[in-house]
Amino acid sequence: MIWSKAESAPREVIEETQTRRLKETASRVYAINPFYKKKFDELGLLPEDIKSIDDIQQLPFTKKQDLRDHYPFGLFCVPMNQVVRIHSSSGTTGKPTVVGYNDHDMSVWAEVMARVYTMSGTNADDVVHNGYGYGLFTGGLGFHYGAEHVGATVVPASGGFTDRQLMLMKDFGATILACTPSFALHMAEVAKKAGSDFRKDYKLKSGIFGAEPTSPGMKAEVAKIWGINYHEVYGLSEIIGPGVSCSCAHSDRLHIFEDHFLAEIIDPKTGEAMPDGQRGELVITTLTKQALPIIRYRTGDITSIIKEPCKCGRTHSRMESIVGRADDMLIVNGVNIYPSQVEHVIANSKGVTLNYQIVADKKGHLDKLEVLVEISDDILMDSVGEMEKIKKDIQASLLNNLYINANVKLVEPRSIERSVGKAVRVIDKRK
Ligand code: DLL
Repeated sequence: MIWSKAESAPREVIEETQTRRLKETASRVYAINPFYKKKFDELGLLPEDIKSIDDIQQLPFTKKQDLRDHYPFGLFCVPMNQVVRIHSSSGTTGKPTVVGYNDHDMSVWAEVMARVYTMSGTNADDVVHNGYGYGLFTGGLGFHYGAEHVGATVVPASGGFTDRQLMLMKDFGATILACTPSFALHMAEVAKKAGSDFRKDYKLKSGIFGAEPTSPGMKAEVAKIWGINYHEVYGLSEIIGPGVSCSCAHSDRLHIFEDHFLAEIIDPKTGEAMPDGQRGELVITTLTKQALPIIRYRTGDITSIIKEPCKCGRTHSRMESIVGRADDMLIVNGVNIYPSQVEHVIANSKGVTLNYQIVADKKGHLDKLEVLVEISDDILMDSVGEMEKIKKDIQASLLNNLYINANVKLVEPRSIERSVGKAVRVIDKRK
């Protein structure tokens, strides 16, 4: 089932809608917000210069730093008495980025999340176990309102308290699991240790996972352990939260809700547009947001987009699952690597689990990389020969596939710290 007719509109209709909404958005931000007016003026650009979606390339980029520089509400385009919700990203350094929504934005968010749920087969008969964190993070409440919009029963579990979450999932008969992939794997580990029979104890049929880069191997593992269909959702607070795009039953790629978000792929170094299908940085312009419309937001996420029709009947273009973040990319002795590539190697290795951490450091002038990986429960730490073989195999695989010379250190099961939200995969001691 498809939630909205807009998802299967002919390409001309999608582009007409985008053009109309892009013009409206450019006019609004120029008229209302001094930040945008200044940027347009510096480029000698007027909103009426935007005549088609191709003209988007004339518009200025917006960066995370721009939101920080105008902390907290400087980029808002409605008076505060119309703002009904605030969220913010967890700023690891300095001030967080703050985002706001008016009533209209809240209904757009519920609409796109209803599309996500419908794409993963959720309807009013379902019980959604929502393990995304509630609070300033957009995950919990974004998934919450979308579930209510499709009429499902939502269990607002939030993050943490793994044992209690497992009990609720079992007792309330959850059929849909929504949480980060790393938390889904963590819950599976705990359930397995407690002797659960996944097929018998749980009624789950689908999971909607996102918020962190995840390799195909990790997705396959989560789907296999829980015995569910894996759907991936992508989004970011600055644009709306979860609900920018989602994968359907027919493709690993994620349909972008193009009537609300105009997506481009650019070369992160030059800012030039990349051809369809080629990887680069995802840039998004909101087309219907009112409290915080954003022009050409540099997401920092690396992906590619194709427009080919999909078997599911949706015509919205599809983005590849995020390969990594431009700023998450590690350069180790000149070789570029993303954590998800390392994860893919680990997922295809024997005797280990998908709990890992990458530690980059310096030794003299050279970079040195250590990959900590937890061994599986069935491997004995004192069987030296077996441990040595596992370690050598992973090292060889990292070298052959990613051209990196890493030291692999096998560690005991459950010894790498778990996070309740997004997993911490990289520790870069060189910074
Ligand atoms: O993570 C929104 C979200 C919540 C998405 C729940 C999906 C599910 P932020 O905290 O602002 O918002 O973080 C946004 O997370 O730029 C990506 O780098 C990363 N991210 C989000 N979804 C995915 C995904 C939420 N499916 C940042 N794959 C984004 C890879 C993702 N990375």
